[in-house]
Amino acid sequence: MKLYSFSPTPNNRKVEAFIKHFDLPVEIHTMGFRDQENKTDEYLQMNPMGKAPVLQDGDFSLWESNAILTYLATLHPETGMLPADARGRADCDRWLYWQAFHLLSIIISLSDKKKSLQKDIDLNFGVLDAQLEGRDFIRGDLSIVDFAIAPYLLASRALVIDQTPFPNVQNWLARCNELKGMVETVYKPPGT
Ligand SMILES: N[C@@H](CCC(=O)N[C@@H](CS)C(=O)NCC(=O)O)C(=O)O
Repeated sequence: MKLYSFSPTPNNRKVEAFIKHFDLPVEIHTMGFRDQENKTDEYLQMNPMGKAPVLQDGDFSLWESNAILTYLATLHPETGMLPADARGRADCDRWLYWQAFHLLSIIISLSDKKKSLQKDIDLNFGVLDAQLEGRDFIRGDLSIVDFAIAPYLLASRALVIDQTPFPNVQNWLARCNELKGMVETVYKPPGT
């Protein structure tokens, strides 16, 4: 299996962190943004969106980072990262969709100086903070949703958000930051 990745970005880091945390047998192929490998015909055959990450497993190409996380966790039930029961699975889906729509909308809008995000931040961080009350990780034990969400909040562009009103989120992020997979995917610019 091979992962095509733009390593430093959260969409990619979440999958790399998951692979490295569990030492999964997946080769990671890091692409450079300038090389435009993601726009070649060969790449577009794997992902017509021309984006990363992409997982190539034999003749199966899978794009969308959360789908890749779910696939890897399904192939590797020994990781215990994706519950098999309907409610546990639906709970994971809930947080994956929340990340892909609500959280990402906030992160993307942070660069829009004209837009006031405070109401959205209060709502979404408030919901996450309440979920983390009395829990070490989002579902209690570590699961794919922690890998899916934490990289966006640890990314430099999210650091402008004042997290002090959300102490459970801060403590959880500190815990996530120490996970083996997260430690091993801290971006180091070439030559450092
Ligand atoms: N929703 C997708 C987003 C993928 C995405 O936007 N990837 C970016 C890097 S973070 C990319 O490949 N950008 C290059 C481009 O659009 O040319 C996912 O979660 O996998």
